Amino acid sequence: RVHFVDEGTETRSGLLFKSSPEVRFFFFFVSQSADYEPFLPVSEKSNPLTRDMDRASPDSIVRMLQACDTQMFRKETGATHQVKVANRVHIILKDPQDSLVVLSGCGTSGRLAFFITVKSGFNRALRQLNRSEIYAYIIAGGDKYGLVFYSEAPEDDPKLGTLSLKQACEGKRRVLFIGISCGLSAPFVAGQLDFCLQNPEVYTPVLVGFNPTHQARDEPIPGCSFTFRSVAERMRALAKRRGAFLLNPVVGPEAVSGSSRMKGGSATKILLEVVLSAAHAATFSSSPITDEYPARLNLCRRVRFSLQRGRRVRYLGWGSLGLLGLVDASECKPTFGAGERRRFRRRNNPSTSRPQGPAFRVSHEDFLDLVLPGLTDEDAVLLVYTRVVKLARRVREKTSNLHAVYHQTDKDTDEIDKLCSSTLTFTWTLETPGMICFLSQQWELATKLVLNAVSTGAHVLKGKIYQNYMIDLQVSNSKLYRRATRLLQKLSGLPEPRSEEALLKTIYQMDELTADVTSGDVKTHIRVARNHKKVVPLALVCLLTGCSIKEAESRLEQKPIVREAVEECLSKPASPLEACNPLKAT
Ligand code: S6P
Repeated sequence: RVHFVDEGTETRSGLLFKSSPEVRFFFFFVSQSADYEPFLPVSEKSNPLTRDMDRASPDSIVRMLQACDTQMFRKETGATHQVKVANRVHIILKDPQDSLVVLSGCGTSGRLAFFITVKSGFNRALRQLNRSEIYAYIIAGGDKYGLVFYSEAPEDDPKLGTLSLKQACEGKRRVLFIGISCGLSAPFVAGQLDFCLQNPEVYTPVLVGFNPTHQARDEPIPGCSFTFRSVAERMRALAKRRGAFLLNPVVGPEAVSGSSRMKGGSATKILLEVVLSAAHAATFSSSPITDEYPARLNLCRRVRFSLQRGRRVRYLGWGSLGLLGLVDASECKPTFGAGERRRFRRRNNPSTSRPQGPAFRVSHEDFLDLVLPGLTDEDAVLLVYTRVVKLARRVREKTSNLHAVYHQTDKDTDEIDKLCSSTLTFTWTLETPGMICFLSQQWELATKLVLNAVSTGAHVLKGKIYQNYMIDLQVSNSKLYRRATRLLQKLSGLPEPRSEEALLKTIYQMDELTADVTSGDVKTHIRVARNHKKVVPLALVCLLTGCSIKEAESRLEQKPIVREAVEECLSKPASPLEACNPLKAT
C-alpha cells in the first residue's frame, strides 16, 4: 500500500498499487508559520532552528541540520498529487510509444533531474525489462555548465527553457513534463511550464517545488507576459481537471537561508523517486520500499580544519555515490564561494570520450596523477563508498585526514575502518529479497544528507555564515540579486532602495552611481557582478559604516572571516563616520 497525506487525510491508493506488496512512503508536510518574515516565501525564510548556527559547535551544527531535515518528515498536513502523477507515469509505462517523461530544473534541481533520470536507475530498470526508456532530463545550461561548472545565469532564461524542452520532445505525441523549482521561482522552468500549458494536446505539466502557490515568485520576467506565480496559478486551476499537477509540499525553511540544495534537493529526490517507484511498482509488480532514515556524520571539524588552512577537501566516490560527491562539491562554489571543484570518480570505461579541461579530470586515475603527489596531512579526503582498500592505502600514506561514509548490508568490517580516522557506517537490513532494488536510493539519500551536512557545517565553522544567512553569496542571477538586496536591507535596517544602491556601488566599484548604472537592468548588473568577489559583504560594510569601497575592502582584508567583519561593523562602526550609520543613530 502507498500512504500519502492529502489535506490532512491519509489516502490509500489501493486501486493503483493493488498488485504491489507493502510500500511505506515518506510523508510531506506543511509547516508554515505566518508569524515571522511574512513577506518571504518559506523557501527563502531563515529557519528558527538554525538562527545561531554561526556560533554553534560542530556537534550542535550537525544536530541543527538534522532537526531541519527532520521537518521534511514531520507528520502534519499536506497537499499533494503524488498518486495522480504516479498514475500518469504508470499509463506511459504501459504504453510508451512516442511518449516521454521529462524532468527539468536549474542548479541543484537540474542536477537532481539528471541524477534521478540517469543514476536512480529508472531507465536502466526499463532496459533490463526490454522496455523502451521513457525518461529524459534537462538541466539549465546543459550538462557541461549545469552539472560540473558553476553557472546560475541560464536560470533566468525562459526562452532557453522552452527551446530545450522542444528539442528534448521532438516527435513525441505525449509528454509528462516535470518542472522542478524548489522556490517556485526559476524563469527557465516557468517558460517550460507556460509552453506546456499552451500545448495541452501533447504536454501535461507537473510542477515540483516547496512553497505554496501564492508564494511563487511574482517578479516580471523580461520579455514574457507571465510570472512564475501566474503560471503556477493557471496550473492550480487546471489541476481540478487533471490538466496539470502541483507537487508542492512545504518542508520548512532551509538551514542556511535559501540554500535549496539541502532540503529542497533531498525532498525533490525523495518525492520523485517515490512517485516513479510507485509507478514502476504498479506496472511491473515490483518490490517494497522502507523508510529508514540515516544517522549523521560529525566530520565538519576536520573538514573545516582543511578549509581554514586554504587546503582542499577531496571526495572520492564510485557510481551514483561518487556523482553525489560531484554534485555537493559543485554546489559549494555558488553557495560558499569555495575554490576549485574537482571530485574523483572511478571511470568505468576509460576509453569513453569526455569533455576536455581540468575541471573534467575527475577519474581515480586523475586523482592518482594530479592530486595524490601533493596531498598533505592538512587536506581532507572523504571516501563516499567502500571496498576501495587499495586506493585508501595510497591516500593514507599521504594524509591521516581520511574519512569514509560506508554502507554495508552485513556486519563485516573492512580494512577501510583501520585506514580511516573516522568512519560513518550505515548498516542496512535486507528484509526481503526485493529490497535491494531500492537500497541504492536510500544509500544515495543518506550520502547526500551527510555530504550536505559536512560541506555546510565546515563552511559555517569557517565563518562563511552570519546567523544562518549566507552573506558572501554570488550575485549571479536575478533571484540572487534580489536575495542580496533583501539581506542588506535586513542586516543594515535601511530601506530597500538604499540597500540596492549600496549593492550597485560595490558591483560597479564606484562610490557615486552614474545615470548609466541606475538605468541599467538587473541582467547587466549580474553580468558585471560575476567579475567581483565579496560584493555583498563589501556593500554591507559600506552601509553600516558609511565608509568608501576602498576602506571597506581594507576592513575585509584585515578580517577575512566575513562573519567577524560584519559583527565588528554591527557592534562598533568606524568612529568618524558614525553619524552615517542609521543603526547607531537610532
Ligand atoms: C541552491 C542552489 C541553486 C538552486 C537553483 C535553482 O542551493 O545553489 O543552484 O538549485 O537556483 O533553484 P530552484 O528554486 O529553481 O530549484
